[in-house]
Amino acid sequence: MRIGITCYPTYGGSGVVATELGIELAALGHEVHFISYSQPFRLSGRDNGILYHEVPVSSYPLFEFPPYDLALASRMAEIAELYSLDLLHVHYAIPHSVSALLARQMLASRGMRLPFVTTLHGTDITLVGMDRGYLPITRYAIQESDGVTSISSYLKEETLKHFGITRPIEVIPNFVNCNEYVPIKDEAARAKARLRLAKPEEAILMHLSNFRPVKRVVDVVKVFAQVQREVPAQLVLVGDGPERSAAEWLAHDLGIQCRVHFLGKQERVNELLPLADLMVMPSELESFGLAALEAMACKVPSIATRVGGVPELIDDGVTGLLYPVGDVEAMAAGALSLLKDRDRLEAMRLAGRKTAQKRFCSSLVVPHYVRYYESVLGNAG
Ligand code: GMT
Repeated sequence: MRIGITCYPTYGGSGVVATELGIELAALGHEVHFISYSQPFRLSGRDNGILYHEVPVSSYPLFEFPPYDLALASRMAEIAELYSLDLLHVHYAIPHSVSALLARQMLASRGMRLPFVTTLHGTDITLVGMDRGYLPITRYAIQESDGVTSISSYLKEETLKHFGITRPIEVIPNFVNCNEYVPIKDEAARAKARLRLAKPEEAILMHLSNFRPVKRVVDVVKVFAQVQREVPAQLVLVGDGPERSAAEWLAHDLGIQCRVHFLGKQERVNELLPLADLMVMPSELESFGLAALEAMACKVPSIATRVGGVPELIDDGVTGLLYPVGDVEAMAAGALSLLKDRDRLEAMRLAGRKTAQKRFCSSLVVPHYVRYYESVLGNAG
């Protein structure tokens, strides 16, 4: 198949999923065309079977807001025609599904067919999509998509409930490449690699996100502050975004900044995750929680919040521990209980890896997308 993919190319779960999907599809022999305003950050630019097409957005004095969605629609239609795309797959509804809808109409007016699939990721429904200004057009574009997928049952139900969508929504969970996201098998090698971040006797807590308010990064520092009082530990934060400065100041004010390491945006998180003992994901809301899945595949359990689609991923007490949002004390106590009971931690590490392999491995989930594309191509008029 020849597949066009549009996503937000910057740091964020939906862009990661779209990019990893494109890479996996190309590995299966499909031709993949990324269409976006810049190259998705996990693409190397030299990936076989993958082409990247930039969307130029010109600005004129008259345009207070350069119309990216229109430029995107034009480029989608152009690429579809030039490269004979079979379908478009857009990640995050706003504005991508609206642009895809326009591109489909532009081509249909000239007798060409371009079905599109919209994948809902989270805030496109739960926050941005419910903004009155965006709701009607988002609802329309979702409803008019040739196929709609959602990354969790939670998000599907939210979409049906709040958007009044009547078309079917297929749940296709997020995935991880279980050959790329792997624990370090040899304990001696792991111990050596961990020395980059901590002394041998110290635990490593990790956080990975785009540091937006919804991720509650300040809670990560608060949890860590309590943990390190009882167990020698280091905190490693991967990613960047608006809440970084607040977290940095808190670490400073609590006098623990020498133990708190902000690594910024990192490309090869699969090399960092296996070094951690625990992932901390205290989000206000997660429709899925991709960072926790990537950690699980590397045998790292999460201390997380019981929100959105997280319970579909983390089995509380088996592959991680779940708490109410903002309950820093309980999260710290949970982290300490695991760090002090190495057998329980090891059992959780193993269970997480098993779950990632059995339910969320790209080798299982990507064929689900391919089957879904085939059904959409079969049905689209
Ligand atoms: O963070 C977002 O709200 C947007 C999106 C993104 O681009 O990072 O994240 C959502 O999609 C991820 C990938 O499917 C999910 O793992 C995140 O749980 C989801 N975020 C939220 O629901 C807050």
